[in-house]
Amino acid sequence: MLVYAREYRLNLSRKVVPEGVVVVQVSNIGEDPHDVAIRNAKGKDVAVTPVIKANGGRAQMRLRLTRGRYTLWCRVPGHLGHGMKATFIVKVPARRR
Ligand SMILES: [Cu+2]
Repeated sequence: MLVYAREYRLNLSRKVVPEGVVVVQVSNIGEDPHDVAIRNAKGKDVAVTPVIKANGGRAQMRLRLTRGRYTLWCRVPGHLGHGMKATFIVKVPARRR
């Protein structure tokens, strides 16, 4: 999944991903530093990037996710309040049901 971070928005290449190992690549195309955390449905952050440099900085998270709803959000103070978050769903692929 690709994530583009800018002020104050996170745009995702996909809204649904299959259960298992998920690679989230974040590009900061904004003019301020940002970071991105993945929060599960219980409100726990299961991964976070370092602060990513403005104007093209990148970071990657690779982790195993189980089915459910997750929120990506920027932890830089104030940015969440400006709407810097996005949700995605992890689903079991149909053939495994
Ligand atoms: Cu931010």
